[in-house]
Amino acid sequence: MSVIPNNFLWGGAAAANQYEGGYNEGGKGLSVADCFTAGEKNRRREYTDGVIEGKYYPSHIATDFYHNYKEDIKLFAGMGYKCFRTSIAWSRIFPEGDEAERNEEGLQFYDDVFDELLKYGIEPVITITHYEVPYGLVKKYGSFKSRKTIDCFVRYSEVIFKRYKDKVKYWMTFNEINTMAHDPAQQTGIRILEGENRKQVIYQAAHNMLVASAKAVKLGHEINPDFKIGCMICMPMFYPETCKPDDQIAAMQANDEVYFFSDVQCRGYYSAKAKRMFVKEELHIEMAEEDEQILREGSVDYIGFSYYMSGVSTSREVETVQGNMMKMVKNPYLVESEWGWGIDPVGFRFCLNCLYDRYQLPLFCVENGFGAHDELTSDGKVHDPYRIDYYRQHIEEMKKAMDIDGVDIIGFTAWGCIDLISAGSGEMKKRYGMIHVDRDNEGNGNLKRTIKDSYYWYKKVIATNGEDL
Ligand code: BGP
Repeated sequence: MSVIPNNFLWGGAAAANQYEGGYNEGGKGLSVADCFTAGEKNRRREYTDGVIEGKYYPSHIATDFYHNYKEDIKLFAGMGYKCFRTSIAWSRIFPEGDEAERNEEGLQFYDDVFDELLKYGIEPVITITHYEVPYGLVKKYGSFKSRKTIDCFVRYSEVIFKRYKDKVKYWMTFNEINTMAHDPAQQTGIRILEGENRKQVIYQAAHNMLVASAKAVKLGHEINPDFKIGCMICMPMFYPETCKPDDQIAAMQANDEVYFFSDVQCRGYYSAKAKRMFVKEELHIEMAEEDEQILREGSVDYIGFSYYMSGVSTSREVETVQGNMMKMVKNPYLVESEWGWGIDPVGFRFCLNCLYDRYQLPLFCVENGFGAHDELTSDGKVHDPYRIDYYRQHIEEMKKAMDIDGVDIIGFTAWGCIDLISAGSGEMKKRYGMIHVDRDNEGNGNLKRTIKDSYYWYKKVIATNGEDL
């Protein structure tokens, strides 16, 4: 008998700002992601108030799911998906983030998308916001610097919970909420202004987000007690560089930055260490009287997380490299992707164990995948054996975590199941999909979809419930 239960949620994952496009159609307002240009070397260096003539904004058309959702969902169904994770673009529902009226056309778009998914028996798994705060809220309130944005988030959540309560059961509040500690601009459009204390700004906004998340969880459960509402954490577990005790402390501290967020969302309160950090760093986090209770009442039902790579920490003064959202030391034992991300399937098992041991909540791996330069060959195909290898090894380790370690995992969604633009770099050439999309870094291409070899492989994995890898 398979160690994977029959109701396991196999599927794929994407985010509105990375694949949807239609950035100003159907009444949609600008989101933070819509204001990032592809800068030099296509890094998203600039952050502007909208559109500058001659600049390319990758998220504006992305891979145009907006106009192709029927074709794309049919392709997902062809792989046998049980679920599809995506986000709702907040500014499609509230274009400026705080207006009195919701945008009916935006709501209808997601009704259509969810109906199309459900037609094939695919369960939508929804991230309430995935790096997509409406730009209007950034301009007015500085995003989550202000508690006003908490109210806007809760109101938006209420609208979508009520509207889709019979279509969506699985939700997550903020994508990779812990990336706030590393890149608040990408996470929620927060800019640190001159004279501001970076940490003070980050942790105040983080508190506001944690309160917003907890309020949404509580409200969601009131609207539909069957809802399963999770957090979403970016998970590279950090190893110590050596068995030198100081390296162990360095790794512990790197992991504590992750746990800072998941502790609050899973346990409902700040850890002693987190509170001590506020004191030691002289951070003055404004909390309302009712916040403690809100956090307690709004803990999550499951832990959604992304895993691409592990990290390494050291007590030495050394140069770090950029991993997924976080900086780390290179791991000499790992082979790296073309983007320098260490491939570590065993680290995936380790990470599953760490999360489950700490919280004993069901885990949902909502992002795992391999970014590579794929080539559309003259036979009209994309041969991506490296991607198949990556997934095979990670799923094997996931099965060990379930079978040997007893970890409760409810689903696995392959990131960027269809090619989309990279969150970290704004590039199109860093492809993750099992479906190729004809579009390049400058936005050229006819958007034609082509099935990759990994598509057929994953179809077989789902059909055999993870037996035939
Ligand atoms: C995660 C994000 C995704 C995604 C992925 C891959 O951090 O949640 O949005 O993009 O990383 O990262 P990248 O696109 O930078 O390769």
